Amino acid sequence: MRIGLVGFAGSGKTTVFNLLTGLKVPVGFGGEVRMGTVRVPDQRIDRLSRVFSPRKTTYAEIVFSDVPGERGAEKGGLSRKALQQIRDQDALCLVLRDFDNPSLERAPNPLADLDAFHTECVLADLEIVERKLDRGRKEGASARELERFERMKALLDDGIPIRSLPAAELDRATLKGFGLLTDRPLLVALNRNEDRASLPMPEVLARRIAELGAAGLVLSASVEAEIAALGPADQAAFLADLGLTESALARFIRTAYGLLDLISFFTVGEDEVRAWTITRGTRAQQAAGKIHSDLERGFIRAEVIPYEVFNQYGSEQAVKDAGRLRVEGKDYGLADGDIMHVRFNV
Ligand SMILES: Nc1nc2c(ncn2[C@@H]2O[C@H](COP(=O)(O)OP(=O)(O)OP(=O)(O)O)[C@@H](O)[C@H]2O)c(=O)[nH]1
Ligand SMILES: [Mg+2]
Repeated sequence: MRIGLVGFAGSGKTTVFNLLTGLKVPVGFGGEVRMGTVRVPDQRIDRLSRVFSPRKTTYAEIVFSDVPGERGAEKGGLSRKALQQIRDQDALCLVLRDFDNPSLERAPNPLADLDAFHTECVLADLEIVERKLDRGRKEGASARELERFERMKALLDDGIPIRSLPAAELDRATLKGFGLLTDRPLLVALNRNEDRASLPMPEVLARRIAELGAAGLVLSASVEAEIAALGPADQAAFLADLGLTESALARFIRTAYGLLDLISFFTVGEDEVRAWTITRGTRAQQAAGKIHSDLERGFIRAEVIPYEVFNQYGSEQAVKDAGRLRVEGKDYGLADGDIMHVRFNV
């Protein structure tokens, strides 16, 4: 999964990037687009790895891109560089400044920044959708295709993001190549001074975030980056001082998985214990294709053990002996934490 950090110059994107990735990219203005990979912590994988002692243990990963803002840009922080970078992300994280930045004149106004960013995305999308409509009409596109873009244009004209379309209509797969921005899942990180780290998101901002079909979380990036660099024992104590119970990375991942409706399933064995990220509701055969296309093509059945059941019995054999191993067909919708073994024949 790829998540792009975007927003106004000086909102703390690079600080958030360092916080999440554990890297130490210099903060301050500008810089290059950077990428950093984060392993999604998962205690279930830790445990499975202890049980199977595999040659390799693979966690789910998120790749973050830190996209510098443009100084003085009133355009929602979207530079040309940012626009290019945004277009191939699976989700966007808008970092909103809610702290006094001594090198910026403007007092923090996260609600105004959110709206500026949104407006900029809407305008960029309108341009694309109108171009599509023009060309579609000239080249005799199907009525259905035209209708689809008309529907999008109507939404955008009203300032409504394309992501508000019902899932069936949204159909992300077919939108992929168009480079739209408001169809992208959006996470809004309110970046605050440490003295306000544990206060909830202000009501008006929370409401606006919900209206935009986005998910919000509160961070205090500078101090949380310092805390993230400490050992696990110290982390808990320092977080508690801020009134927090969970690390920023854990909060971020939970929010992102919730927003994107993602779950994990696992494969286990002596070779590898591995987490796979899928959208909730993905069927067994399709999920098998994530592992290898042969497994999807030659899919026969899936043997499934929910993680909790495995944990209760302690080994695959014990699960089998207790009659708790399930055999599922291709249309089985995987649940979070399912351990899956695919039977296939090609
Ligand atoms: N007080 C406070 N300062 C912060 C916080 N987060 C970032 N800063 C400071 O704000 C300044 C800008 O932070 P950056 O992370 O470089 O901001 P940016 O969004 O990456 O900026 P550009 O790359 O220019 O777009 C730095 O001096 C940070 O130390 C925070 O949570 N609280
Ligand atoms: Mg930066």
